[in-house]
Amino acid sequence: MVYNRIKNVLRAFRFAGRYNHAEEFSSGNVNNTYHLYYDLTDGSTTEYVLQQINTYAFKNPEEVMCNIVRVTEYLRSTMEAAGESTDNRVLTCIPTLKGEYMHRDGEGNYWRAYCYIHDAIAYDRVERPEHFYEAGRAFGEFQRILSDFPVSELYDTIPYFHDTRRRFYAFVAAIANDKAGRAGGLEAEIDFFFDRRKMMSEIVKRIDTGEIPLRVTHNDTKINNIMIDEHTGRAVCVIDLDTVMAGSALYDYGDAIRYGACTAAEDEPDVTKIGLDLELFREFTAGFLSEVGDLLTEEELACLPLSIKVMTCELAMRFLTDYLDGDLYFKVNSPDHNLIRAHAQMRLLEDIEEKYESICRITQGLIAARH
Ligand code: GN1
Ligand code: MG
Repeated sequence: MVYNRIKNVLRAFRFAGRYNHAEEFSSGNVNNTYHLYYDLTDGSTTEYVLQQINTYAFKNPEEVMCNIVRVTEYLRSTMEAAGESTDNRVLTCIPTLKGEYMHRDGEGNYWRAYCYIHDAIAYDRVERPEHFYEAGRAFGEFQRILSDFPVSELYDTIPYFHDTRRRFYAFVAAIANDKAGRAGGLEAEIDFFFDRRKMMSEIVKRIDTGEIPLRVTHNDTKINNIMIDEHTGRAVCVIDLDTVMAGSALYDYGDAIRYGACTAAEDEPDVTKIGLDLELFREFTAGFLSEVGDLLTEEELACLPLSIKVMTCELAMRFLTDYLDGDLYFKVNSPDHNLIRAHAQMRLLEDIEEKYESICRITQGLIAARH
């Protein structure tokens, strides 16, 4: 039962009212997340989100919370200074009774809580194209507001998170170690990544040479990390800030297209259903450029199409690496889940490669039209 898993933790936080019930969110692949309902004395309900931080992924949860507190305070004060309401638009952390933003339970697990973003939905799949435009606008706005934040002051919560060169070495090590005894029979998959080794290193290479700047980026820009207002269809709040740290604008752009513009789910087993929806890709790109079109450098703008390939290749390889390691990182619902995810992302990448000329042409048109 959900309650048994969280009952000792609830007491640690300054929640208002009386606990009513809790539900588990199923969509995250890394942390465990619960939706809490509390009754207030006036008869109304208030809701919270409680999360157990996955310490296999995040080795230093204190640093994660430090980044989140700083970034949310910065977003809030910038919006207030611009005369905008911040209600429901920025994550609000709930302190513990000790006045901290993290609780460590008796078993050494780390927990944190937020106010629930009300009247809004985190879609796992794009249901209406205009929502994806909104997602692009919101992730772009997030980067634009944080463009004045001192990026070097953020902790690297997962060092080298999108460093595709290191990810490639980790993949090669996983094949060599073959911890789960699964490498046999994966020759075609392994060749797939060796064939794309140069392509996937093109962004980190440009970061190393200084051609592409480091910015404060979100680094996990799935559509379900944006809350969409259920009445207006506007994006209200960017969530899942665990990986906010120094990164490239291209990571956020490419990963959002990879996930949201795909014609099927990230773990669709029937690869014939998988492809890149050019209409959705255009929507997100237009929304993103409406906020950062003037902020991004010429080099960043030129690399937008490349980033879609790089991020799709990275995720395909991460899923296959985790499959080879025996499913240590991502949550799985079957022994083949990570392999299914890897195959889906590989098929998506092939389709992106086939449509690459159209992707470049549409992007150039949107860049030219941004003024
Ligand atoms: C994880 O936690 P979630 O589901 O938002 C992962 C992302 C992957 C994504 C793939 C910290 O995101 O990098 O793109 O799964 N987050 C982390 O679904 O590794
Ligand atoms: Mg998430």
